[in-house]
Amino acid sequence: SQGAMGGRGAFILFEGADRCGKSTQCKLLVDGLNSRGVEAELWRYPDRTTAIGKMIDGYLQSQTDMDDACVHLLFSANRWEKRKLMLEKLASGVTLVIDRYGHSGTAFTAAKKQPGLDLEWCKSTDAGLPAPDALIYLEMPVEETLKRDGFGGERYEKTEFQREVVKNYELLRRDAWKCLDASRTIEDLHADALKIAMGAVEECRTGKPLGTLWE
Ligand code: 2DT
Ligand code: MG
Repeated sequence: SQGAMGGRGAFILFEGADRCGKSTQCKLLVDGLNSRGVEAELWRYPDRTTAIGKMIDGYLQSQTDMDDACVHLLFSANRWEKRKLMLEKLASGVTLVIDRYGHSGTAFTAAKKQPGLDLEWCKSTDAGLPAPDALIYLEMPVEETLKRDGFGGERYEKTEFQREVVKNYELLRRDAWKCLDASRTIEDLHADALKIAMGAVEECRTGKPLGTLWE
């Protein structure tokens, strides 16, 4: 890896509603970065491989039920449990391309509209986690995502729920987000994502400090 001499890696985050194309763009971006000599890894949240991630997976597949606050805390804990490794990777010069993060955490839990589980409470459990250096938001009306391949059978894959999720993303949205129209072609989106990522990689390499949520 590039190590201290080459500066740290960048944290590039993709967010957006289900079926907006995040996973495709994440994979293409990692390949694009690696082929340009930027060491990059693909991560995703939830990370279903850990003990906490397995509990989340069972919940998403409706094999188990859980209190809404409890599962929110598990999603958040699933990020906290990987914080040390994230920091180590970034410090060693590896760029992380991450599919979903705390922004999904808040947008999805708050979409349940449960008393007490408002945006501020949802955000609070992630406060202090590493913040993305670039957040690429793939913007797509729910009507458009419905025209894409059918939903899987997971718990949150329902039209009305997704509508609430998109509303919450809009409430979380900041000027610094790089919002891309997800209805464009895969190639066009990739070209923009690569430009954004290369910019962030260069900034981080030359000393941009890592921030924390929720800046
Ligand atoms: P995937 O389809 O991307 O595997 O996500 N979710 C995700 C939450 O509710 N809270 C979170 O903190 C995160 C990261 C989004 C599975 C579902 O889990 C939701 C969709
Ligand atoms: Mg999914």
